[in-house]
Amino acid sequence: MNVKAAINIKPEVSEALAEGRPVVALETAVLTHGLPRTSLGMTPRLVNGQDDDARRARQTCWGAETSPHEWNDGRPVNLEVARLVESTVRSQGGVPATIAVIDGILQIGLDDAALESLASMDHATKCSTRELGMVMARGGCGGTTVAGTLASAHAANRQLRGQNLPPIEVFATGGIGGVHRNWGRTGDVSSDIPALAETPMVVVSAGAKVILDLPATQEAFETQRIPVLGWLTDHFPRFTAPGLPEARSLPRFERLEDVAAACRAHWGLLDRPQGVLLANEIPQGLGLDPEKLEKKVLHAVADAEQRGIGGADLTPFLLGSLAESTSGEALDANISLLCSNAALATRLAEEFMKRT
Ligand code: PSU
Ligand code: MN
Repeated sequence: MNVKAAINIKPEVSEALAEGRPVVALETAVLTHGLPRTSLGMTPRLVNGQDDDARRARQTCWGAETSPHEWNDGRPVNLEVARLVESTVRSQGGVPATIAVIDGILQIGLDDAALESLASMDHATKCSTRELGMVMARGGCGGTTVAGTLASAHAANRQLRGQNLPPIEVFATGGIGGVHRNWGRTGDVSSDIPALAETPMVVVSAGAKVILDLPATQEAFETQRIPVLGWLTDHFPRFTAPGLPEARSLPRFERLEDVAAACRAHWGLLDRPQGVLLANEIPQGLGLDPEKLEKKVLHAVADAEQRGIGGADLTPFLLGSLAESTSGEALDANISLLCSNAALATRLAEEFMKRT
């Protein structure tokens, strides 16, 4: 095989940066490994829920009652979600920079055909930072995790700097990876944490995934000197469930300009290399009942252990198991928070563009 590894920044992305429009990096491990390839068989609550909570969430996400994407519940849910998240960024006036490796090329910004082919691909690698180079060199394809997306955006930013363009500074995901519940025995700590510790970008995330040991994950953020800012919340969000009042509290932020100022102080004045986690709780009323969810998580974790599932397969297994045991409710909540994070990330990227 004779492949030349390269990074390709979609013209729409570099043009937006040149014009001072907001750009939001998006990951694709959620598309290739985090969400089912079957149809959901229903429209997510955020998109067509009739209750007040769903309406309020739509207002927060899109400033409108309707979703910017016509949800097709017959199509694979991973593809529909990727499209919905991209169009959420667009509805806020932003440009999505969805990142993946396609035939050896690290693509910063995908077209719809690439999204579609990634969504149904059997041989896509889950690319964390360490897998990126080899998948590129082999001419392979991969969905990037939070760690892989940060490394990719960092490499793209180097290229952009060479063209005198501003960097991509904001990235939206669902829930970041962290310290797994049985980490004492397995040592499984997601590389999302050290990746965030070395990449100066803001990751907008609904805290960390509820499948993790969240108190230990919060400790790891502290050890790694990663600022964690609570957006309109004092409690570390638990992905598909709201934060627990008894958990360690977060500094609460209510204005995007204050978030931007905190990032500038951290990166600029203090010259710190770490990224910042902006913790955005799932929209009110769309989260799952914490107690019921906890029982299901414990069951899924025990099941994974019994089956000997670990390493990179663990997170996809646990997420799939929760989607099943909650009859799709966990999936529905996952979709809501992905959109909510994408919308907030776009508004933050716009705030960053106002730099003087
Ligand atoms: N958020 C989601 N679904 C996902 C993930 C995040 O809503 O599938 C992915 C992200 O790509 C994250 C990865 O980086 O799971 C973490 O995997 P691990 O625990 O193996 O590092
Ligand atoms: Mn792991």
